[in-house]
Parts: sequence; C-alpha cells; structure tokens
Amino acid sequence: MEQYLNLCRHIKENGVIKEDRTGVGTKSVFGYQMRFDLAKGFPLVTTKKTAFRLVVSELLWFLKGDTNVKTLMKEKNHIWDEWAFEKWVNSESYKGPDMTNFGVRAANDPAFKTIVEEQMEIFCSKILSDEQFANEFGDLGPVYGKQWRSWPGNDGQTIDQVQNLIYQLKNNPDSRRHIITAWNPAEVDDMALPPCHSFMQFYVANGKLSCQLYQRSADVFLGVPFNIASYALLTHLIAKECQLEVGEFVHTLGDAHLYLNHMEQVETQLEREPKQLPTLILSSDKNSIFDYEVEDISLVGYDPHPRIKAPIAV
Ligand code: DHF
Ligand code: TMP
Repeated sequence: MEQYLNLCRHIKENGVIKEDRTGVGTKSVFGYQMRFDLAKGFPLVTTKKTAFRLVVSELLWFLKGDTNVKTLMKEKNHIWDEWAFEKWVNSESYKGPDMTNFGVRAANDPAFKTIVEEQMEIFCSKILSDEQFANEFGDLGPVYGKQWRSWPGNDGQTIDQVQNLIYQLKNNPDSRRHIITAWNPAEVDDMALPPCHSFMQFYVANGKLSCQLYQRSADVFLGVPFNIASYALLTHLIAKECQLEVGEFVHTLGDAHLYLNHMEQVETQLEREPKQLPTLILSSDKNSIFDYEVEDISLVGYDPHPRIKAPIAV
C-alpha cells in the first residue's frame, strides 16, 4: 500500500490548486500510474478502515447490469445516494426545503447538513417503500451497469461487454482487444455522473490475468481506495472463471486530486504505518461471474487502522 501513500504524497507536494465542478476545490496532478501485484495480497487500503462489503455490493450491482440505487440501499450500501437524491431534489415532484448545491452547503453549514440528512432519509425510505418512486428517482441513468452489460448497439441490439470479454479471454487469450468501456459519448449526458472509471483492458500472459484501468477523474482520498479494491476483485472473479491465476492491476489516473477539505485526513493517513494486506476468499461453487452474491466474497486478515471520516463532494 506504499503505492497509494506515495500517490497522496506526490499530489500534496506537486499538485496544483484548482477549482472544480463541485465548488470544493482540489489539489491535483494529471497522469499517474500505480501497479499492484495481486498475488502479493488483496490491495485494500490498510491505513484507514475501508468497508469492503460496500465494494462487493457495488461491483455485483454493476455486473448484474443494474443502475438503480434501490438495490444498493437494500444491501445497506449508501455510496450512490447523493447522485439519485440530486435528481429528485431538482425535479418538479420535490416539495421540500431548497436543496440547490446541497453538497457544498452541507459541508460548510452544520444546520443545513441536518436538513439535508432529514431529506435524504425521507428519500431513502420512499425508494425502499414505493416502487414507482424508485423506478423514477432511484435510477442513475445509463451508468456502468447498463454500459457493461447492455451497451446500445445497431438495430436495437445490445452488447454484453462482460460476457464478450470472458468469451474472448477463454478462446483468444492473446488478443489485444480485451476491452470494456463505460464511456459512451452518446449517453454521458443522461448519466447522474459520467463514468470516472471509464475504460479497462485485460491481458493474459504466463497463465496470469492482468487488468489496467483508465480512470479519468480520481478522488484520491475517498474514491480511489474503493476503485483499487473493486478492480482487484473484478480481476480475481474473471481470472477464476477463466481458470487463470491473477497477475497485476495497473491503475492509470487522469485528473488525480485531493479535495481541499480532505487534507487533514490525508495527513493522518500518511503518519500511519501500512499493515499486511488481507487475502481474498471466493466461494468455490460458483461457475459464473454473474452468480456471485455478497456472502460468497470475503477477506481474511484485514486488520486496518481506524476509519477516517471525510465529506464527499457532490
Ligand atoms: N464523488 C466524489 N466526489 N468522490 C467519489 O469518490 C465518488 N464516488 C462515487 C460517486 N461519486 C463520487 C461512488 N463511490 C464513498 C466511496 C466510494 C464511492 C462513493 C462514496 C464514500 O463515501 N466512502 C466513505 C464512507 C463509506 C460508508 O461507510 O458509507 C469512506 O470513508 O470510505
Ligand atoms: P467529475 O465528474 O467532475 O470528475 O466528478 C466526479 C468525482 O467523483 C471526482 O472527484 C472523482 C470521483 N470518483 C472517484 O474517484 N471514483 C469513482 O468511482 C467515482 C464514481 C467518482
């Protein structure tokens, strides 16, 4: 995990301060690469406690082709709530207190933060109890799940990029075209958030499967620990189905940033000594990557430093 801490240090020391869409402000660098040898342990950050079960339920949600936050909420996973909530509060149906720029305002004003939390709770319980409301306001648009499993092709056909990838890895491992892309220019405007982890490529050599991700935008304190773990897990799942060993996860970042309201948290993390990496355990009776449930995937030996909280930029 030195690699991740080096990235934090690199941005802290060499980054440029600039404004960003969320209004929070960031310190950033452009272009950075990390490599994780997946045989040396599962790369879940150890210098703060990171909720692996949330990584698992999010990845299985992508793999099922799902784009509705209701499924995540049922798994008590709330990492995508804000982006569905945003669509609701900007709609005609929303009649509550003004939520314009609720993200930055909540970060700067504790009284307003309480109001946002109240509305968010109302939103979550409506999603879970009212099917029509969930269909209308729980959906994030054609995000990852849709593009991975049913990219709109010609003549009304859809393309299952994950299924195709697995077929090609099994039948044509030397191919240089093992690609899945979530960046669909025709549909980005309809997405609650255009894909951050946008383009991945797989590579087979010496019986090992490696994966490289291009991430166009990287929230290094909050998002990146999840992204590393998620793609490491995806590589393990695909390798198992294709009867390959795991190779490397290569993580290439575009705009790699630390939000200015995460700086103290990053300092705390940099003072901590990394610990031994955990080991991934996959239930052995699953034949297909599409058959996994949350309880089939676990870690042993994860003994991180305590959690460090930070506000998320919306
Ligand atoms: N927006 C921004 N600004 N940064 C992101 O990383 C991000 N990630 C998204 C959607 N939009 C985003 C999806 N992934 C958290 C982690 C990943 C994630 C969304 C949110 C997060 O808040 N993690 C916290 C708390 C997790 C919890 O226990 O609920 C953490 O401390 O890791
Ligand atoms: P942007 O669309 O303006 O780039 O904002 C997206 C923010 O979310 C940015 O801070 C990057 C962050 N992010 C991640 O780091 N990882 C993720 O998986 C997701 C979905 C977002």
